Formats: sequence, C-alpha cells, structure tokens
Amino acid sequence: MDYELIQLRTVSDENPKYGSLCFMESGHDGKDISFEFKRIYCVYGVDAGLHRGFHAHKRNEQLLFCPYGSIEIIIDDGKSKESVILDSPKKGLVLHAGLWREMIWIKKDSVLCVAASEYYDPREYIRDYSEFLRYVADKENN
Ligand code: T46
Repeated sequence: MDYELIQLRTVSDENPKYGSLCFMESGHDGKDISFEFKRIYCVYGVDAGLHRGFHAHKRNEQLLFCPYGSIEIIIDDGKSKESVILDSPKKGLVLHAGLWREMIWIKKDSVLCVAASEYYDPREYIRDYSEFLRYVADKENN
C-alpha cells in the first residue's frame, strides 16, 4: 500500500526532565519527506471514540503525526485496509495520493498534525466511497 511509517528525527536533552525535540524536513536530497509542504494544519479538541476523515485525495500527499495522544489511522487502497496507530510524537505517517483514510480518536484531545503537499482545494477530495472505488478502477485501467 502506498504509505510509509517513518521515525521523526529526535533530539533528547541530557536531562530527561527537559524532554525531547523531534523535527522533519521536506524535499529531496536525503531529507525526511520527499515532497515539499505548502500547508500545515492540525485537528484538535476531538472526543475519544470519534471518527473523522472518510475521504481520499487525488493529488495531495501528506505527513501525519500525533504530538499528543493516540489516534488510529485506517488506510484503504480500494482493495484492502491497514491500520496504523500514531501514539508517539516521533511517528510520522506519509500518505501518498489515492488512499481512503479514516481517523479514530483513541484518546480524548489527541492532536493530529498534518503537513500537506498542496494548498486546500475541496475539488481534489473524493468524499464518496463508491466514487473512490471507481477512481481506483479507472487508474488501474489507464
Ligand atoms: C485529511 C485528514 C487527515 C479548510 O478550510 N482548510 C484546510 O486546509 C482543511 C484541511 C480543511 N478545511 C475545512 C474543510 C471542512 O469544512 O475544514 C473542515 C473540516 O475538514 P475535514 O472534514 O476534511 O476534516 P477531516 O479531519 O475529516 O480531514 C482532514 C483533512 O481535510 C484531510 O485532508 O487527510 O484531516
């Protein structure tokens, strides 16, 4: 399936009381993520057990990470589904275009941060699951 789970680079202070810092850089030349970011957003204030998402992107590629809490991401390529749990600020999930996603808030107030390759454009979303399956079939036939 066209996604990658990556470990974000992390620097921890010698004194653990001062915590850690993790970061990512975009672009080619051995950086962490192959695409350049045009947009950053975050989703917060969500109750435990709630589901968001239910869409795919035609062009947009994204890196998702959860700096606080625990969120399950269900990824669907139209043939099978896989699940990834983001439960550490160090885990990054790169979702390439053409994947249906659903996010489930395991822990209340978990924060989902996203770095996106495209500006917001509602026209490049597929929000209907039957349309998504047709989109996948069309891509395979072309
Ligand atoms: C995704 C998952 C992980 C904007 O106006 N600008 C923006 O940049 C975004 C992302 C959203 N919006 C508006 C569109 C809707 O009226 O914010 C509202 C909520 O968006 P949506 O229902 O798409 O939120 P999620 O949490 O279901 O999905 C979001 C992203 O939209 C999506 O690209 O992959 O997070």
